[in-house]
Amino acid sequence: MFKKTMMIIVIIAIALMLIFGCGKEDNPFDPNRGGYNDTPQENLSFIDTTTLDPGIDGEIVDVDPSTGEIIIYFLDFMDASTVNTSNIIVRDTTNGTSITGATLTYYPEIKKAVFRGTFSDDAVFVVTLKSDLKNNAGIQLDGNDNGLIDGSPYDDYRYRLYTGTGNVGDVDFVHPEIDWVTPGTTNGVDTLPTIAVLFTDSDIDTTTLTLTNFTLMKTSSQVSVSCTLLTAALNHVSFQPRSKLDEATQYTVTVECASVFDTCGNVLLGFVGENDGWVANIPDYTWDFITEAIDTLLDGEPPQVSVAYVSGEELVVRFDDDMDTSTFTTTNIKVFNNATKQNLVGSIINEYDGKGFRYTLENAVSGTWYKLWVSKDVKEAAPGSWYLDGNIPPNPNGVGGEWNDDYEKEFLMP
Ligand SMILES: [Ca+2]
Ligand SMILES: [Ca+2]
Ligand SMILES: [Ca+2]
Ligand SMILES: [Ca+2]
Repeated sequence: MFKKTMMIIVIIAIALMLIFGCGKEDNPFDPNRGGYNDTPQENLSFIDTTTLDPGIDGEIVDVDPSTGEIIIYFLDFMDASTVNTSNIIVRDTTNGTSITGATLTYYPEIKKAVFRGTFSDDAVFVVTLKSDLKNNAGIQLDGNDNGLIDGSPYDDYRYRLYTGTGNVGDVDFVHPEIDWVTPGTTNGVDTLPTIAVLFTDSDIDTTTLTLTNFTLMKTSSQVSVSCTLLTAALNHVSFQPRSKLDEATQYTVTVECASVFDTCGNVLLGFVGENDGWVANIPDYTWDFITEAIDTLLDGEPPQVSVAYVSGEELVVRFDDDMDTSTFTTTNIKVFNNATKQNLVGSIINEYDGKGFRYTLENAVSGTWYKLWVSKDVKEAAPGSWYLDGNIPPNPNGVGGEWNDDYEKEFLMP
């Protein structure tokens, strides 16, 4: 008995580890990725931005005809060995260079760092204080001021400065995102489509809009399709296959976001609204489309549930195409009590025309709400043989078998 209990505890522990372990790794926007300790720390922030001199977006003034100064007062006594030009980086964004004759001096008694150098005229500079700066307790910079040790790049702190007529507005820390794509996730796409990706801001570094970073492949074989670049503009890119795609076939477009930047060096984050701040490991953004079936014997449309309703003691579920009825299994089709989440036991009876099934409701209680669930793994018959295009928004969208392509419907037992 004891042995059995121990076994169950071990199994649960492993399951929890898997669930949470994978959850963390799978989430690219987790600011604590990369093995950093995410334990909250007291008084972790030790940049007081009000004591920067010049301040944020301020002007660097020469202290002699050719030398300017950037002064940072830390709140904590610092580990002097970390206050160096590897961890305090000043970049001339107008000329794309580092500062000539740069020196950095730390005055430990007064927690003051002075960066001196010859700053070019009429330029904008970005100062980056790296998270590797440590106080003398060995605690690193909390650049994003969230009380957690997140590491670089989250805890790097950046600000802008200028000389003369340099305009700090020319440099931004705003990441571009994907605003819109065409053709989207859909079917019936022309076999020679123009594929375009539109960005949220008009400041993309067009040299990063290449056919290495934007690719097309046949989904089933993962074989890439040769394309021609049509436009590489500040706010969009477009490209086209060199020859016609196969009919009624699914293709995947991939944007290698980590290799696409704006002109200020901010990386592309993926689709707008689906991202979170400055992230170290940017996942690719992908979507699928299905080409049109010019040959009418082909089928480029994944099946959808057309109706689901109670008729007497049966739940009638019908699809808009001939189905592979071998996928009508108790694994793929379930009915739950909506409140208790208990499985409602019933039988699945296939319709004679192959376009649906009936779920028997002899165990359903009158006046109770139930939920029908049909898995995305339900499939239509050949020639299409596509998986289900469900109804959880943004579905149905013309492409089946996506992670969110299950079908769900609540119904009240009369
Ligand atoms: Ca932090
Ligand atoms: Ca930008
Ligand atoms: Ca079909
Ligand atoms: Ca879908």
